Amino acid sequence: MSNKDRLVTLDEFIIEQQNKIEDATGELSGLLRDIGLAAKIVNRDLRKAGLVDNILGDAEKTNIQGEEVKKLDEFANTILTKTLQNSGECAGIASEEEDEIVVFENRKRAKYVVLFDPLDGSSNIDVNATVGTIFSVFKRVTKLGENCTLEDFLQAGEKQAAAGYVIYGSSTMLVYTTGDGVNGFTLEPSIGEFCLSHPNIKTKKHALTYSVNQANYHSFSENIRKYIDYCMSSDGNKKLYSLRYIGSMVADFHRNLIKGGIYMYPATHKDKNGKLRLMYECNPLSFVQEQAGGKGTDGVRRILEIIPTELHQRTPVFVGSKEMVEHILENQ
Ligand code: AHM
Ligand code: MG
Repeated sequence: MSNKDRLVTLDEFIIEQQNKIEDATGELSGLLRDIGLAAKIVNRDLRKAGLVDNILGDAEKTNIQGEEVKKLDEFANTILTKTLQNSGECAGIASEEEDEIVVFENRKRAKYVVLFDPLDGSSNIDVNATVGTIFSVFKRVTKLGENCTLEDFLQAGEKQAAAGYVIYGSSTMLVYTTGDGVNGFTLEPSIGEFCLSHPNIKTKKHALTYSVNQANYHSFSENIRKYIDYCMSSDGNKKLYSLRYIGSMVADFHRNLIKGGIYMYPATHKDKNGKLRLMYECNPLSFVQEQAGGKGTDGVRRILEIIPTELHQRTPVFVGSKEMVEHILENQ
């Protein structure tokens, strides 16, 4: 029976995957199901933005990175934190919106920690454009039975047990990997379930779309400017590439994952490490992209091999179709 004949829900799919692994305990499966649940709650309230009071607008404070916090950032952060604390499989979380890790004292025996950007691209909320939630799961390295510590979170991206994102677009989708390919699930609103819609996603090796905030051109290194010049060059009257950039990483990344392309946020003269966060944005999306056949680099190193030293560390990032990322690497 094909997927078109019968809907496969996210929960069913997770259990099927778990059954393929002999010594699986079901803990990671439980955690992924709970992330799916949190995504449905965030989605429900996000869809009402503009209709109910107290959802749109600024929370009138800034986060540890000095960025304006939106009310929906805070709301999504609370939903994810509470759902994961109730999950039983999560020993603690780190969030783009929290200064420090949050340790779940009642979950000392839980094996996993989760890092997330609760609402990425949140400056797009007030104009009703696509936003997303990004998550990254690590197995703890500290002793079970004790509180988790920063050491559990500061692991290289290649150690991720799972990673993915939720995109709140014209439909809501959850896309994730546990290191065995990438699968996408679309929320079926009438039954309130994520259903398998994009099995085994593979990215094109090469494509003709690049995504970058080109207004920073003057501030990029010479090599990056040359790459952008190349993307903007033409074959006679015919352009080679198209630029697509909404300023919501999940939206730009997702389009490039499905259609092929490259997303980049390079270093600028002012921000030597670029803008985006290694642990909440670049690691999880690089893991997804690699599992789909693409690549993720900071221009020199594979993103997933960077050993983090700080929770909120930033990194330049180039992630997308393999040959496009290689083009950047060959010209550094
Ligand atoms: P956020 O996590 O505070 O929303 O910031 C991350 C966002 C990405 O989603 C997006 O690609 C990028 O910042 C846009 O930055 P810029 O406006 O500098 O192009
Ligand atoms: Mg973000």
